[in-house]
Amino acid sequence: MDRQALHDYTLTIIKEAGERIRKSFFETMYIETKSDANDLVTNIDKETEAFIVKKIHAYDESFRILGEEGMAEEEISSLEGVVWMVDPIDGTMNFVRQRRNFAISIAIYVDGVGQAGYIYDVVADELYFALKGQGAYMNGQRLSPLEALPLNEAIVGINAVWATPNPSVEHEGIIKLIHTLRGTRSLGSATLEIVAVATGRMDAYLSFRLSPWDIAAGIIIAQEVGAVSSTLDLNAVNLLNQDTFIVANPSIHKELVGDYITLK
Ligand code: 2AM
Ligand code: CA
Ligand code: CA
Ligand code: CA
Repeated sequence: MDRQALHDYTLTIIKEAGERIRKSFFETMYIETKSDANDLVTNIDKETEAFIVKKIHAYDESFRILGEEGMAEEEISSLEGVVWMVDPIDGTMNFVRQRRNFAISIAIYVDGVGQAGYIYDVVADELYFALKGQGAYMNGQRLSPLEALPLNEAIVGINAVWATPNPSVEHEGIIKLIHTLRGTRSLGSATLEIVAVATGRMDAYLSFRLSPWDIAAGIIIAQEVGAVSSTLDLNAVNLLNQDTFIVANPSIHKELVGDYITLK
């Protein structure tokens, strides 16, 4: 595998996919629901994934692809060999309602190890990528390593459901956390929340349930600036199943999870 050629090829795929999405703003959009009334998918999600899958397979038919919308039509039950993880539009609700704050996410794993991660904020035209061991970049500019900070100066990405009594987590700890932090944010796109941590605009991001394609690229980018990713019970991230997730500045990761988050 010629890694540089594949990297250049992936950059052209993701930019072209972004250009197609920007053009779609002038066409009629068809919206359906998936698991519940707020879980949206559009024809553009499906068309974008189909486009990316076609391009990947044009490069090498043997590449396996795990995409949110299932356009590669294959079951991925192991991470052996080369596996691509594709989220054609991360933040579909933002795409539909705000026409911004969504991203395309593509990651390349080899035998379960993340080799390259790409997240393209389509409307801001900000393309983040990282190659394992070679640093993380935004539009060609290298991202700085994260600096340590105390929890009471941290901005943390959590959505408002965390602040309500809910069946997943002990309420008191979360309320204590919210009062301890400098602030909270909710962007509505897991990939953009992860790059916000990688760029130091936020210091952690937590979610009750994310899928492999939501986090696959982001954890590679985050790792290159020193951020740590895990489940909320501090296990290694599993890229075959949905699970809880946290990415954080390493100076607050263990304290945040250990002292404030008790899963039920
Ligand atoms: P998506 O837009 O690709 O579905 C906020 O909703 C974030 O959580 C988005 O990154 C969204 O990705 C992700 N997410 C994961 N599972 C979801 C679900 N069942 N419903 C809505 N959003 C989901
Ligand atoms: Ca979705
Ligand atoms: Ca997603
Ligand atoms: Ca999606």
